[in-house]
Amino acid sequence: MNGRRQLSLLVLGEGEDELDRSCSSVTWTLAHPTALSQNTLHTDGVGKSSLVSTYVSRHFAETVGPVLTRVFLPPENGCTVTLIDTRGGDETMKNSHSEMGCPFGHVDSIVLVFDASRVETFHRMNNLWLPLIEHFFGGDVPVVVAGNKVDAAEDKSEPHGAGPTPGQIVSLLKNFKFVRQLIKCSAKELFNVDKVFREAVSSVLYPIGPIFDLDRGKLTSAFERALTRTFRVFDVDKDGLLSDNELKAFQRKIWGVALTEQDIERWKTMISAGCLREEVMRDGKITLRGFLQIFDVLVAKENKCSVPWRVLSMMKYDDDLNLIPPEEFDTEPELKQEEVAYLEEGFRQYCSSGGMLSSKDIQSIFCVCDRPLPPWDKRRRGMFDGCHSFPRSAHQEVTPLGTPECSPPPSPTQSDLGLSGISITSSPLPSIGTTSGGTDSSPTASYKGGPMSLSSWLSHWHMVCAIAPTIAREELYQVGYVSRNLAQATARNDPPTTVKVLVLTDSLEEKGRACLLEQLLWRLHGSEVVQDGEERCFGTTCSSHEFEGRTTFLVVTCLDTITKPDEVTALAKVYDVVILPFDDSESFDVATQVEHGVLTDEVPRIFTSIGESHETAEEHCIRMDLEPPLIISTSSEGADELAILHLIKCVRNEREPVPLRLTPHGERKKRAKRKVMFLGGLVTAGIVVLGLSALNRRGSGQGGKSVLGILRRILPF
Ligand SMILES: Nc1nc2c(ncn2[C@@H]2O[C@H](COP(=O)(O)OP(=O)(O)OP(=O)(O)O)[C@@H](O)[C@H]2O)c(=O)[nH]1
Ligand SMILES: [Mg+2]
Repeated sequence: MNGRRQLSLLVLGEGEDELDRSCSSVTWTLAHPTALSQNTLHTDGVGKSSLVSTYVSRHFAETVGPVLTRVFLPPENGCTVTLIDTRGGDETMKNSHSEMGCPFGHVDSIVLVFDASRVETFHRMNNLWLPLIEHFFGGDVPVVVAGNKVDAAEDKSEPHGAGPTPGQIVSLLKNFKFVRQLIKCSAKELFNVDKVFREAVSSVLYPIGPIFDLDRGKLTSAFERALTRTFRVFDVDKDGLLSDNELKAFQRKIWGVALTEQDIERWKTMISAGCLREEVMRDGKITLRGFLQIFDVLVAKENKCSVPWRVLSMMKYDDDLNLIPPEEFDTEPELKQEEVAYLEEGFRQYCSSGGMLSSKDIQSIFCVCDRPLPPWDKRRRGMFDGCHSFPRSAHQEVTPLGTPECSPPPSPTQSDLGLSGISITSSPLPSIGTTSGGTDSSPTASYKGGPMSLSSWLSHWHMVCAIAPTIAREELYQVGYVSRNLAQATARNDPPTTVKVLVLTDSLEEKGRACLLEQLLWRLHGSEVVQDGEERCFGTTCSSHEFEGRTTFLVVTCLDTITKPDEVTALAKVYDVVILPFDDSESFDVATQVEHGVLTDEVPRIFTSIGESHETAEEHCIRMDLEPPLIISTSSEGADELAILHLIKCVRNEREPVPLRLTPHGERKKRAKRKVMFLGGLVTAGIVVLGLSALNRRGSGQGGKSVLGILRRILPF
C-alpha cells in the first residue's frame, strides 16, 4: 500500500452557465483539439459542490454555495483527506500554464464530475476537461469520473437515459488511461456518493500503474515477479501447484481469516472464467498461471487494486515492488540444514532433464529476483564489493572431484579477476548495505552457465555463503526461501557439512606458492590451469566430496597478498583452518611471518608444502606443537584427494581418535588446563571433606545421623 498519509482530492467539472461562455475563455494550447458544444441552454452546474456537501453531511441540500471552502475529513485508516471544490471548472485552471503548476497546489487524485442527464457535459469532459488534466498532470494523477444526477437521467425515455452510451464510455477509458473508473451517482439520492470518494482515495493508496500495464492490458512484469515468488512461498510441497490447503494458508497470511470451501470454489471459477490458452488448473490445484489469472481478473475486470496491494504489503514489497529484506540476516558463514534442504528441493523441482539444471532452469529459479541472475554470475560481481573475496568460479562450472563426465571449467581470464574482488572489509562478515549492482545486471540479462549437477548447485551456494553469508541469505530470501526457524536447523551436533579453508600467503612472485594455490584452488576441481607466474591467485571456490558417507563441501578462499593484517586476522577466525603454503626455506620464512603477523593463537593452521618436506618447517612445527607440514605432491596420482581428506580431517579434529594439533601449543595448553582442573578438583574435595567433618562433629553431639557417616557407607573411604 502506498505510504501517503495526507491526500488532496480535487473536484472538477462544468459549472453554472459554463457552456455558454466556454469557447471564448479557452486560450491555452492542448495536445488534443477541443470541439466544444455551444448549443446548450442549460445553466446548472454538474453538481460538484452538491456531491461534496452530501458526502460530508450525509444530506442533500437544494442550495449550496457556488464553491465550498476546503473540506478536511477526519483521519481514516491513518490517512487524512482534503477535498478541494472548484467553481465551474475554474477559469484559473484554464488560463494557467502547466509550467506554473496546478493552481490548486498539490493534487493526489481528481474527481471529475459530469451531468449524467446532459450528454453534452460528457462530451465536454471528453474534449476539454480530460485533455486539460492530461496537459497539467501528464497522466500521473488518477481520475475518477462521476456521472452525477442519475436520478434525473433515469427519468428520460432513451435507452441510456440522456447520458453517454457504453461505447462512448469505453472509448473514453481507452483514450485517457489515467481515468481509473466511471461511476454513476446521485448527490440527491445519496447514491454511490461514498463510492466516488472512496475510489478516488483508493486510486492513490492502491495505484494501478505499478501492478498493471494499461498499454499492454496485462500485469506488469514486476508484479508478476512478486506474485511468482509469493506462489513459491506458499507452495510448501514444491509441486508447482497450490492445493486447497496451501491456498488457505495464503489467505490466512494475507487477510488473517480462513477461506471457506465456497470461497475456494469462487476463486477457481474466477480462474477458469478467463479464456487462457495456458493451463490454469491441474488435478484440482491452481497452477502459477492460474494464480496470476486471479490478480488479472481482480485488477482488470473488478478494479480491485486494494487486494493486490494488500498481498504485496503482507509479502513485504514496497511501493516500487522491491522486496524489502528483513532487518537482519543470519551471519553464520555456513548454510543451515533447512536452507540446504530448500535448495535441494528447488533443484529437484526445476531440473528439467537428466538430473541437471540447465541455464534455462537456473534462470527460472532466479526469475523472481530483481536481477534474474545467480549471485555467482560474474555480472553480479559488484555485489561482493566490500567482501573479502568473490566467487572464483563465477560463471563457470565447479565440477565435483571424480566426476569426469562433467566438462572442466574454463580457465579464468585476467579480466575475471579484477582487483576489486579482493578488497578486504573491516568486518569479516559483510553487511547487505555495502553491496552494489554488477556491471550488466539488467532484469533481461540471461544466464549462460550450466548445466549444473546437484552437488555443483549446492557448492555454489556454500561458496557464496562462506564469502558473504548475508548476501547468500538475501538471495535465498529473494528466490522464495522464508526461514521457518526450525529448532533442529540450529541445533547441530553432527560434524559440519562445510569445511572452510583460508589460504594465506604474502607474496605474488613466488611461482612455487602460486602453483600450490592453483593446486588447491583448481586441481581439486579437476580443471586445468594454465600456470602463469604473474597470475594472481585469489578468490573462492567450492567443491563437494564424499567423506565417511556424508557429503562435505570444501570452500577454499585464497588471499595472496596481505595489505591489511588486522582485517585478515578477523577474517581468519571465520574459517575452519588456515593454510600457510611454502616450498623452500625462504618462502617458509614468509609463511611464519604471516603466521606471527596475522594469526592469533586460537586460529587452527597448517603449513603446507609442495613436493617435499623441509627440515626447518618440521622443527618449527615440533616447537609450536603443531601437525607436521602437509605435503602435496604435484606429480603423484591421487595426491589432491589425499590433501582434501587431510583438510577435512583437520576440521573434524575432535572426531579423530588422536586429535590433530592445529593451534600452537594446543596439547600443552590442554594438559595445563587439565592439571589446573585436577588441582581445582582436589582443593574442592578437601574443602567439602573439612566441611562435612565439622558438621559430623556437631551432628554426633546431638545424637542424629551424621552426614559423614552416610557418606562413609556410600563411598569407599
Ligand atoms: N437532480 C439532481 N440535481 C442535482 C444533483 N446534484 C446537484 N443537483 C443540482 O444541480 C444544481 C447545481 O449544483 P451545484 O452543486 O451547485 O453544481 P456545481 O457543479 O458546484 O456548480 P458550480 O459551483 O457553478 O461550478 C443545483 O441546483 C443542485 O441542486 C443530483 O444528484 N440530482
Ligand atoms: Mg459549486
